[in-house]
Amino acid sequence: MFSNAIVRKPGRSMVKGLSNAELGVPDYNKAVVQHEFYVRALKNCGLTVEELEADENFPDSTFVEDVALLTPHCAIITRPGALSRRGEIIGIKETIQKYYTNTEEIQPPGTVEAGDIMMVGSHFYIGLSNRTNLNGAEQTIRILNKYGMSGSVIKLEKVLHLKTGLAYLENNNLLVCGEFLSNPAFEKFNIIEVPEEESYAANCIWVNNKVLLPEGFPITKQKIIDAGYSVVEINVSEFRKLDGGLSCLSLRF
Ligand code: CIR
Repeated sequence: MFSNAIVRKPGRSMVKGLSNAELGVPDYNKAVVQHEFYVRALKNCGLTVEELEADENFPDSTFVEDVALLTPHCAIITRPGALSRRGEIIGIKETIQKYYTNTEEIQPPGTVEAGDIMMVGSHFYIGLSNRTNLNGAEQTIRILNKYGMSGSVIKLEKVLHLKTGLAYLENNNLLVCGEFLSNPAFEKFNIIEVPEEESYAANCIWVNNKVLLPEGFPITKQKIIDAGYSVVEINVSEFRKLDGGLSCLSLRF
């Protein structure tokens, strides 16, 4: 169960955020409203949410998930592969140190964005992507081992981050889309398949037995309900325009 979350409000500079989505420029005012709704949903799941102010220097800084990995035993400040995002870690470090005494940092030449890391109990799957390199993944695994946890790597083919196509819903249930469906690393899970036309729905989050899901994906929604979860739908259309989803918008711990 999670008790806390950290989020960062979107800034007006989000219109200059990184994107391959080809869905147009996000509308800042809509994004603010969507973000507020998202925060309310986290609170309704029982979380205490720390809301950091927008940081206009970093257009993608609302996607806080990428700059830290928060585990039950330590926090790891990452080193984003995207150069325009590297400075985001300065703004998150102080906040995380309020909650964690065990804080580690990824060192050069390693790069890690924690959207590439999926926690399954005490094991962490780490995607090797354009943003997370092998050196960064190996550093992460060494740190996890130091605190009695483990990690393994998954090579990404197409998607931005590992959790763009995967979401662990606890109880051995794994939501899977696209390139990960045929990956033997995930055979041991109860696979809930996300159809290709609903691929954006694969980025959802389990929060204390509820699943927060992007709005507008009825097939995936029904499958998650059939698996026994209550689903909260959230409209994050403006963040989708920047390739971001529900998991990217918070650090949950
Ligand atoms: C980026 O390209 O870095 C942002 N526009 C989106 C980051 C999304 N984060 C995530 O999937 N964990």
